Amino acid sequence: MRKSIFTAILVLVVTLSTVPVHAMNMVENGGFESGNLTGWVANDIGISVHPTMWAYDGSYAAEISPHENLGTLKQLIPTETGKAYELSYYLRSAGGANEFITSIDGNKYMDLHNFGQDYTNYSFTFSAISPLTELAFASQQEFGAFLDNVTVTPVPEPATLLLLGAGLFGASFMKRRIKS
Ligand SMILES: [Ca+2]
Repeated sequence: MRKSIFTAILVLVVTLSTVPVHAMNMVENGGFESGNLTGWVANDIGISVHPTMWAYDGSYAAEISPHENLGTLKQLIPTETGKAYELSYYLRSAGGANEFITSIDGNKYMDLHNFGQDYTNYSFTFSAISPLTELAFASQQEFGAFLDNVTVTPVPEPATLLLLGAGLFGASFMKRRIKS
């Protein structure tokens, strides 16, 4: 009987801690695996999606190659006002001079210049101010850059962490009782 309760708690804890991670990405087509710009609005013909050996993950990445002016790639993300979210993405250059600006709701979070050819993960935490948050990348490249795995995920609230912690404590407590 105790063992079955322990198993039930363990299953619950494992479910809570593993399942929602991928399901909660609010970005549509953030890994560009649709093979096109579905979900995104691009204002420059230098921004495209195609199969590339330079994808960070999967077969596709967005190639960001506006040469003349800053080209933008945008998406409206469904968010809950007042809630905290984390934006994360992977970016690499194809070489040469470059600039890559990250903005959330019109606020500039990072203005990156002359980044390198190794994929680097960038992440930012923000608080949503409306039910739709505008994520915008603006870029100008001498040769080009690749963007992949764009995610916006809710930052777990203390209550959720507390629940998870209580579950883990409960599971270890039950385990100890079973052993004794
Ligand atoms: Ca991808």
